[in-house]
Amino acid sequence: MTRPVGARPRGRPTRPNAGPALVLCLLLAACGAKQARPAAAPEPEDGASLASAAIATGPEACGNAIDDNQNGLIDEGCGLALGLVQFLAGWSAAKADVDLRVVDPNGDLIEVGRVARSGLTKDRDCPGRSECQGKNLENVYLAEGEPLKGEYRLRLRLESLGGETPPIHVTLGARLGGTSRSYDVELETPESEREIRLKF
Ligand SMILES: [Ca+2]
Ligand SMILES: [Ca+2]
Repeated sequence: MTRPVGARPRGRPTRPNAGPALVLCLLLAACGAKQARPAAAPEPEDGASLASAAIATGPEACGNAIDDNQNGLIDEGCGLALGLVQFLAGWSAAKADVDLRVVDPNGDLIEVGRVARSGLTKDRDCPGRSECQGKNLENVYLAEGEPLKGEYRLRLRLESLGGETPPIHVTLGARLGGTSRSYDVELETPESEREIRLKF
C-alpha cells in the first residue's frame, strides 16, 4: 500500500467547466480504522481532458449515492433534497448505524434540523428514524445561499453493526464545485472512521 487512503473514487466528474478546482485528500481517521485499500488518484480538473465525462453508467438509480446518469446530480428524482453542495452517504446493511458527519469550512458540524451559517443542513439520520425504512441514506445539502469556499471534512463513522456482518460498505457521493464523485468506503469495526477532505 503506497497511499494511506480509505476510500476509492468511483464515477467520473461531471460538468468539469462549471466550477473551481476540486482538491481531494483522503485521510485515515483514528479509532480502529482498518488498513486502507489503494485508491486511484483523482482525475485532473483541467476541463480539457474530460470529454468522456458525459458517459453515463445508466439511468439514475435511487439510494446508491451515485450520480448514475452523470448529470451532476446525485440520486435526483428520488425524493431527496438536492443542493449545489451535497454529501450523501448510503449503505445497504439495514441495521448498521453509520453516521455521516460533515464539518463545513466554518468548522461547524452539520446537524439534522438546523441550517448552519454555511447554509448546509442535514435531513436524514439513519437507521434511527422511521423514514429510512431499511434504505439507509444520510443527506447533507446546501439549503440556503451560495456554496461556501474552503475545506469540507466528511467523516464516516460506524457507530454499531446492529448485528450486520462486517465490513459495512458505504458509498459517499459528493457534489462540490460543479463536480460530482462517489467513493466506496468499508467500515470494519464499531467506532471505525474514515475522513475525506474536499476543498474548493
Ligand atoms: Ca444523476
Ligand atoms: Ca443514484
